[in-house]
Amino acid sequence: MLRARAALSNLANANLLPLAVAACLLCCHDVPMRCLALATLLAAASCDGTKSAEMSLIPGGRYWMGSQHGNADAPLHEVEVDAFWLDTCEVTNAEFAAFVAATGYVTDAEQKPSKEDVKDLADDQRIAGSLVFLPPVGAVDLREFWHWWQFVPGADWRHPSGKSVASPLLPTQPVVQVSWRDAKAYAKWQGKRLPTEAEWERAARGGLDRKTFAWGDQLLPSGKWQANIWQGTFPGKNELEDGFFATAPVREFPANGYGLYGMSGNVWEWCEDRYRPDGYEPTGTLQRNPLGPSDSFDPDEPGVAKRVMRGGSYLCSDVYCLGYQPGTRMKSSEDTSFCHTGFRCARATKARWPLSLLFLPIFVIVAYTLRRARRAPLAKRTAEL
Ligand SMILES: [Ca+2]
Ligand SMILES: [Ca+2]
Repeated sequence: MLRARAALSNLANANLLPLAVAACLLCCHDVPMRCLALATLLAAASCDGTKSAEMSLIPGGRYWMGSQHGNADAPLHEVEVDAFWLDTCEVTNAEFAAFVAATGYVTDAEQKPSKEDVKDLADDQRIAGSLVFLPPVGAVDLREFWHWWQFVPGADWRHPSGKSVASPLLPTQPVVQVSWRDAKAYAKWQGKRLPTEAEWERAARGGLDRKTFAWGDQLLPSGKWQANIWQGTFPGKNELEDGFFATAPVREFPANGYGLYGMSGNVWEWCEDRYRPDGYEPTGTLQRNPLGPSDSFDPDEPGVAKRVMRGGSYLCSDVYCLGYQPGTRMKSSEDTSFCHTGFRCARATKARWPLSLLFLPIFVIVAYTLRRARRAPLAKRTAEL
């Protein structure tokens, strides 16, 4: 029953349900029924379903959120979320390029920082660019991230490592160098939204309860890497055991239990929620569809509003960053972008039945009336005989 419901919902989400209805009606010999099929096809074509990426239906329910690894990830606590749709993959370069082509949108990294965003900065230092990972030479203190993060003028989503690095922008790789605000703008254009943190983790766990990884408790089941992360000594030496130094195509590694790709590693993903390290403080009651704290506070950078990021990236390793585990968190300011951060979008389950379905009752009434009108003279002649 659940499988049938999911299949029906998938058809509706992909705007295929009216097409399926139309196909059935076309098989009828009756002329009014064929008219109904044609009307259904026209109505389906008028719906805006062509620009949506593939989405997966995430079932609602309770699960244990967070982990016990760090202060901001703890305590492990039970929450409940309703069913929702989530993009099956991270948003790709090709999808983001379509958004930019359609809207002319300019990302935060492509603009000089405004005085509202960054107050204490000289005018000649207001330069468009973004943060890029550059491996240091030799050993460094892992607490000093500035050894491997550099602001690179000209770095943006088209040039993730800067304009001096001539690497091709592959359409199936996740878009990076997008801020939380950029992600919000894309989601709005798609008629979607960013997932809440609770939704994101529900989806990332893929139905597995309190497991260390999205695929279970073993890092390397059957000796195979399940996600694009870092192998070797971070940040100086990447052994490339999973085959990728930076981003991988969004479907490169196995999907989780809900059919989602890239929920562990590859690129961090923005969530809607504001960040506070004490955001998981016990409330004494079960939290249903939690939206996160009403304000943001980061003791490492007081005064800077931050949003939650989830899922880790190709820079995570088990000796430095556990972000690729589903219960761990990261944060950054709303206007900041990185070469290892992207996003995916969500949508409520009730929001998107195809518009054409609203017209179906009218078509049915018209078809029934036409059919009765055709049969009336025949019935009269039969009676006369
Ligand atoms: Ca890798
Ligand atoms: Ca990811």
